[in-house]
Amino acid sequence: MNTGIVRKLGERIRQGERRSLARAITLLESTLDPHRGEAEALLADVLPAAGRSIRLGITGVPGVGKSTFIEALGYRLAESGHRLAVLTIDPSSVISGGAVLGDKTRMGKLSSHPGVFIRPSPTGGSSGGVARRTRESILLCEAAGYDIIMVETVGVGQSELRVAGMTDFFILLLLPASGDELQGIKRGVMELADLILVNKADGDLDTVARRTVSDYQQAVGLIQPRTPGWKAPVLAVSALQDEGLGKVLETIHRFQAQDRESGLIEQRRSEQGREWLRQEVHDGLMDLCNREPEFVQLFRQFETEVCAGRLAATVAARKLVSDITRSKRAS
Ligand SMILES: Nc1nc2c(ncn2[C@@H]2O[C@H](COP(=O)(O)OP(=O)(O)OP(=O)(O)O)[C@@H](O)[C@H]2O)c(=O)[nH]1
Ligand SMILES: [Mg+2]
Repeated sequence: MNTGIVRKLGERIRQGERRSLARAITLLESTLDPHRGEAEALLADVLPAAGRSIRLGITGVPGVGKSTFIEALGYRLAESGHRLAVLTIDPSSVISGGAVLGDKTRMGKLSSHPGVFIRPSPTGGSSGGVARRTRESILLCEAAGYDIIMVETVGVGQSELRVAGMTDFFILLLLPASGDELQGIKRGVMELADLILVNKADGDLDTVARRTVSDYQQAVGLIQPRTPGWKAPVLAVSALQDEGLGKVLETIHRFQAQDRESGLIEQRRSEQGREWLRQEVHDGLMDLCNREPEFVQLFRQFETEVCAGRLAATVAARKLVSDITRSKRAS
């Protein structure tokens, strides 16, 4: 590993140099072993400068208007002097390798703003791997002086859980829908939300949107708030026409003010750190089972036994871990 280069890169990032930030994120995305070592050294180097931002997570079904919303809200923030970084986790891009490029052009106005850094998620790899790189990218962006981080993800499964696990404030976008049907949004996702927005409250959809707001206000009243003392507000917005966004900012400020009294964000981050560590240990072990021939073999044997019902998964897992540690200790 070239420690000189890593140190220089860290220095340039702390000076807010975008090209170096982009290069560093590419380094994080590399799956080559030597790069991983450099990436870890770089993270250690910039970590003391990270953390000073508000991290916003944004989710919703495809087409709900996440990118449009980020562009509109982001532009306001950038114009008022904030430095904004936008990262995306797109699970569909993991499969199809698509969708990402279109997104960056869709955020055209925002991406040309000098105070804004936009980075789509890389294609390929597992969604867990993409999420890990996003977490690390957040730290790099903070070290580079970005004080607002937005993470966009399509709400179609696990990815929103992961994003809620790496952000301070989680925004769920919904479509106006008539009737009291809750759009197949899983209750679990609603429970994660700190703010619920019914987007596209404009033109013909305006009336429906207002009704959807009141439906969701009722629904929110029935769930246990994620944060004691914080009931997720439900608001109507139009990202396209830039309406209702002042209220969104007010809500975020109110959350921050409440946090200053209760230390909520710090508490949330420390819990997230713990969870991230657990996840990494899990991923690290699974990685060994997938990559090192000796353990691949062992894993398969246990798998066969478990699948055939001859061995309980808990017993197999414990044996596997103890075999791995014994073999590592001996080597
Ligand atoms: N009428 C109306 N259309 C909107 C609004 N916001 C977004 N749209 C439109 O909805 C479509 C999808 O918007 P995007 O911002 O790309 O949605 P997204 O959620 O980022 O979509 P994915 O990234 O594909 O998941 C676009 O044609 C937008 O112009 C809005 O407030 N009102
Ligand atoms: Mg989008």
